[in-house]
Order: sequence, then C-alpha cells, then structure tokens
Amino acid sequence: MFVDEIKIFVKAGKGGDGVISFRKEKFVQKGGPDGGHGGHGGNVYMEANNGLSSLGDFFHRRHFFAQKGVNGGSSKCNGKKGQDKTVLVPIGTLIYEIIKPLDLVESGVKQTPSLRLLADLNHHQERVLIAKGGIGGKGNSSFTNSVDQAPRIAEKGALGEDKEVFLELKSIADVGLVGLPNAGKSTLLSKTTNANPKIGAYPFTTIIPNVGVYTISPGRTFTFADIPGIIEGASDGKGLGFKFLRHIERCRLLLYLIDIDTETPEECLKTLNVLFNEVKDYDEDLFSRTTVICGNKIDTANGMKNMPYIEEQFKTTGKPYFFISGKNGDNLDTLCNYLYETVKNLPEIPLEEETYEIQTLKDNAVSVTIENGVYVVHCEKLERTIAGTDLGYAGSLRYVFRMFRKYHIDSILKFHGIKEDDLVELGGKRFQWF
Ligand SMILES: Nc1nc2c(ncn2[C@@H]2O[C@H](COP(=O)(O)OP(=O)(O)OP(=O)(O)O)[C@@H](O)[C@H]2O)c(=O)[nH]1
Ligand SMILES: [Mg+2]
Repeated sequence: MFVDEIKIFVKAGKGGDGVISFRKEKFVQKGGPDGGHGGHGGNVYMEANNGLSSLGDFFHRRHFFAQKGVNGGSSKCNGKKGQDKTVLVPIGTLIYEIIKPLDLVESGVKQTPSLRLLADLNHHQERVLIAKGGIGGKGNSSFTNSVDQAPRIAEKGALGEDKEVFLELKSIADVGLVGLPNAGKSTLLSKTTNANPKIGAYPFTTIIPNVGVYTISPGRTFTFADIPGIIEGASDGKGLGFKFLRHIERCRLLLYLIDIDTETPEECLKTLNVLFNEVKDYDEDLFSRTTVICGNKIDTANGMKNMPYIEEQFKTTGKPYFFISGKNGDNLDTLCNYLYETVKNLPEIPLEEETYEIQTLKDNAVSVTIENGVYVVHCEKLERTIAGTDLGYAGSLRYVFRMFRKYHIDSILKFHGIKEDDLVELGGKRFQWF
C-alpha cells in the first residue's frame, strides 16, 4: 500500500530511579550511603533508509517506544541505560511534531493543532533525534556533604519525551516526469531505469509515484520520478496527478513528456500549455525549475507526420527539447546523457521551512499555582527528588529547603504572597511554610 501521509506516536524511555541504600558489611558499623544512580531512558531516533519507498508500514504499526533506564542498586551499582529505538522511514520524509495548544484544551475550545518541522531526511542513513529519554535519578551516594553523611535522598528518573508526529513523504528524485495520462511516462521509466511500473493503454494506469535509477556507468547515475498523469484542472483538485505533484516538488529538473501520436500537431501544443499552466498554478517555484520538453511516440505514423511542425513550436519556448520513442528506445541514450550532464550541475532544492533544533526539556523550570489556599510548586527536577526521598529525616528536609533557595522557590512563593504557616505542596507532599 502506498501511503505518503501518516500520524504516529513516539515515546522515549523513562530514566531509572536512583536508590537509597547503605553499605552493610560484617564488622563495619556505619557503612556509608551506597545507592546507585538510575540509567538514562532510551532515545527515539528516525533514520532514512533507501530500502523503503512508502510510509505504508506505519499503517499497521504506529506506536514506537524506547526502553526504560534500569533503576540503580546498592553497592553504588548504576542502572543500565535503556535501549534506543530507531524508526526507519523512506528518503524524502518530512517529520513534524504535532503541537496541541494547551490553554485551549483547558478552556474547552477546539482548535486545530499546529505542526512544527523537526527534520527532513534526504539521504540514506541520515538520522535525527525525535524524543529524548529521561535522565536517570541520582542515588543517595551522591548527596553526602560535611553535615549529612547518611543522606536519605534520591531522585526518581525523569520521564522520557513523548510526541505525536506527522510524517509526510515527498519522494526525492533528480528528474520529475510531467505528462497527461497515457503520454508514456511509465514506459520511459521502465525502459531507462531499474523501476518496474505498471504500463497500460488506458489513462490513469499509474496511481502511485515510482522512482527509478538510471545508470550510465557505475557511480554515474540519476533518478527519475514517475507520477500519475495530470489533467487540465488538476490544480483545482481534478485527477490524481495534483495530489502527487508533491513528489516532484524536490526534483531539480522537470521533463514534460508530450504524446505526439495525435490527429493534429496543434493538440500537442495545447497539451504543453495545459501542463505548464497546471504546474504554474500549483507552485510558481516548481514551474521555474530547469525544464526539458520531450515529444514521445515518434515511432507512430502520426508522430512522424507531426514532428516537423511541433519542432518549430518547441523551439519558440526557448527550452531544450528532444523527440523519442519510449517504446522502441529511439533517442533514449541521447536524452538520458543530456539529463545526466545537466542534473549533476544543478543545486539541490533547498527547503522552504526552517528546521527546528530539538532541545531537551528544561526540567528545572519553576511555576507556582494557588489551589484552595495551598501553594502548589511545579518543578520537575524537585518533584523527582521529593518522590525518591525519605522526608521523615532532618537531613532530607534540609536538602529540600536548600533546593528551594537554589531554584528561588522561596522568592517566587513570597512574590505570590505566602505567609508563615501557609501550606506548600510539592511532588504530592505538603510542608508548612516558616
Ligand atoms: N507507439 C508507442 N506507444 C507508446 C510509447 N510510449 C508509451 N506507449 C504506449 O502508451 C500507452 C501508455 O503508456 P504509459 O507508459 O502507461 O503511460 P503513462 O504516461 O505512464 O500513463 P498514466 O500512468 O496513465 O499517466 C501504453 O499502451 C504504451 O505502450 C511509444 O514511444 N510509442
Ligand atoms: Mg504511468
């Protein structure tokens, strides 16, 4: 099944928890703290692979998870890092993060989510980090200081990032074939490249894009993209071709293929203008790409008869032109050599959108909300510490209050008007403010 748009879900691994533990040894009375750290959670990557040509595999499997980090152990045993997950996609896949506006979810107003481009994978084995694994929590062995030699403090591992991701495939080829249905595009592709598209004496034989590689000699190659035929009105959504024009958006050169096996030569010129107009209506930039015009089916009686007149007309466009027979192979070598020499000097098509640098979530950001008179502090880093810490112990409380100062939580609370004896909530636990 050919799929060129799909939504999937990725989730990186949670970090392993740090632990509270003390050394227990015969004849050693007060073994020090020896709780190990949790391992980091695995990351989720996406990688382009030239063995894939469609997003069809995602139709049956849309959820991808990286492994959790392993919890720390006693004797300063650190947990293992969770295994990364690599999701393979075809070359030419654009990866967008789906961003849901949070405030609107709360107010119950429905709004379409926005998309942010994360990456555009154009080369085999190009790889990008999509969701970062949570960092592992520290064990109590790292919380000792001159005052507290036996800390009962440890951190839980951080959650891994999770994302809803929209994938869009825009096939990558050097030369894009544009033509009406039945012009002979798939025939040309099958005669010149390793591709094996369906060919038929009826319009709309091709319903999915095909990409093939033309090889002059080892290492000297270029790629052709064959898309469904486009028809007049395609830019208003008629036929299939328009939907698939995206698959030639990134071609460096467009080859307009015209069937010259027609009653009159004027028909062929009308066809050329229809194709020019449809591509221009779709995207002016695509229309301004390097262009080659090609009359096909010169082996037919009509084709031979029409050629001289059509040639005069092709000349007036100022674009390079060729006459071929895809079926018999006439002039295909001349055409393909010209395409190879031209394409190799053309630059790659740059992306319009800016790629977005993935940043790790800042887990030490602080915010405060007041709920029923209780000051609720949100700070992921501290919440993790509190969750993993034995608070019925003076040293732990001292540590927590030090962190309050470090993250300026006391100033933030004062700003919000906190008074003595008010309640503060953090990580599901409550303290009295003094
Ligand atoms: N005589 C002759 N027939 C050709 C030539 N090239 C293609 N054909 C025939 O034209 C018909 C259409 O060919 P396709 O290659 O399927 O055309 P297409 O442009 O891919 O058509 P769609 O996929 O429908 O857009 C088939 O019957 C081919 O055999 C040619 O050079 N000479
Ligand atoms: Mg075809």
